Amino acid sequence: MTAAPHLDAVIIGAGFSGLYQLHCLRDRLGLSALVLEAGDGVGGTWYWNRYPGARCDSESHSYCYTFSKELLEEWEWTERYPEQPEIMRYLNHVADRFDLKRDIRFGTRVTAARFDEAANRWTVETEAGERLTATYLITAVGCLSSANVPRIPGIESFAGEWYHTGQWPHGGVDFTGKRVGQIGTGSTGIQAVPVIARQAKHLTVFQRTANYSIPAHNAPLTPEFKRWVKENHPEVRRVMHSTPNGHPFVIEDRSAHDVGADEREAIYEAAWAKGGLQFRAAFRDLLVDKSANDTAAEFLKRKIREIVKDPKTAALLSDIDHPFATKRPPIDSNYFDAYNRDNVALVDVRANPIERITPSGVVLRDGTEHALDVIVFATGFDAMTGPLLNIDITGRDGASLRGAWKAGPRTYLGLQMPGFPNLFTVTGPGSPSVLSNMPVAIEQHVEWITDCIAHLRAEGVTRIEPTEEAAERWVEHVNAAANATLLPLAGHSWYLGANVPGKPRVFMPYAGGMARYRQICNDVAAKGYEGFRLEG
Ligand code: N01
Repeated sequence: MTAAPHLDAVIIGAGFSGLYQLHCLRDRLGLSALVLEAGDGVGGTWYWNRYPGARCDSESHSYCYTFSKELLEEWEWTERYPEQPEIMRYLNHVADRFDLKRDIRFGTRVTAARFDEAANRWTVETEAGERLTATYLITAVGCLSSANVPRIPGIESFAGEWYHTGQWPHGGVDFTGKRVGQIGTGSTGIQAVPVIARQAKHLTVFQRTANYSIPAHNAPLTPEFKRWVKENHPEVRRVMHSTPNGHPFVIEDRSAHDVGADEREAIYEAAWAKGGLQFRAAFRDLLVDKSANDTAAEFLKRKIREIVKDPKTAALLSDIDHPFATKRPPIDSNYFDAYNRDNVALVDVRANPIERITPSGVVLRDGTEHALDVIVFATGFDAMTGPLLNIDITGRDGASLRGAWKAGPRTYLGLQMPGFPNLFTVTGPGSPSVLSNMPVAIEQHVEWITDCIAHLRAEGVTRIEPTEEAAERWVEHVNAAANATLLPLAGHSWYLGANVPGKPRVFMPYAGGMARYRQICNDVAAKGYEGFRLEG
């Protein structure tokens, strides 16, 4: 038997994280590194999420790498929020510009990884049965890449077509003349509704939880703005690095209670007119003080009732049961307006849940049947832990990650787990990841991991792994950071794993803010990788 090919590093995933990690390890440290990617191209989440209306909620000038001045200066975004095809063009440009594709193996799904203690290396296994070994294993698998298709009885009997938004066909779906049912009204569903409504004969939206949404006010970027960004990218980066969420705007240093009702209303109106995730930044206490949050929530519910003409539909859409932004706040392009169309209907599946799917459509608990030709599942993901646990990872002493995380994820800084030496997770649970502008979180992680590996090699360290105590303290800190906010009040959010039946209820991302987190990681490294055990 021939020995498995050995590399310094195997990276799983060719999205934003995997591409930059490859560039850093191969081109900066001179290591042999290979990316294994299940898809047939780069892009990660953007490779799979090709659903109608797919567009990033971060503004384009902030949704990109900042590590290369040349890249920043040569790339030009066209719209305020980049659409999925434009992000794919960008990531392909990056991959080509840095000659990354020659070290990416596409169409290669990793199924298992096992740490070999004697050889001090990881053996990685692919779906095709191939084996590779590597000194370092880096998962760049994304937080939202494991599709959650609810197990609704009868789904296999459906005579029409059904699709999950996160596994969308590359050729697109033609809804012309079709009766479409969409399940789910999260960020994805809210983007898809207006676009599907324009094409389908009829669209029925099945809503379980009503959601806030802020208008995106997407538009082409003006030449002046493009020039401003090129001239000011160091300042844009500085702001992104200084804020809790990694976006290019600062949170106003005022409480919602510092101003009178009229002034507050004017501030919200201005934020609504501006649009986007920045609405959250109108006051500093929206995510920590329930009564402050109520003022934003009431404003946004009123907006829904003003836009949607049918009072019953408006009441259902504005009957929101959680504080504003405690679930990831969607932004939209004419979502609520879509309900004023004759071919769009809203169905409340909180009061009257979906009971089964038949060959001809969806049946609710009270027996009502909705006849459909196509079902769109905008039902989200087994977030953060799902993509990692889909791989059968075995660490030291034969311990599996699935076993270690039975009661929820346990990491140190979201970067490593005790018992799994030399395994690094990019934007893993316990890191700010999904609570921040992702490229900012990704660059910080990739650079920290790269510096760490450089340190290990310089010092002749063969193994790094966090101590149990460090992971324990970090999990406590992640919980405390979440509990200091209103975020846990949305009891059904995917941040808590509540959207997947049987998943442990643990608040997964780190809510202490990206800027603070960056400082913690820097301090850990400066103190000789405090909390990690370095051997060899
Ligand atoms: O998923 P979600 P998503 N019966 O889990 C409903 C990112 N993102 O794909 O709330 C009926 O938020 C579920 O109902 P409920 C962003 O971080 C980014 O929309 O569980 N309904 C909910 O309405 C976002 O947060 C961009 O009661 C069912 C919906 O399906 C994350 O992706 C764009 C159901 C799922 O909402 C996930 O968003 C889009 C069932 N059995 C998304 N099961 C960017 O711009 C689930 N639902 C970067």
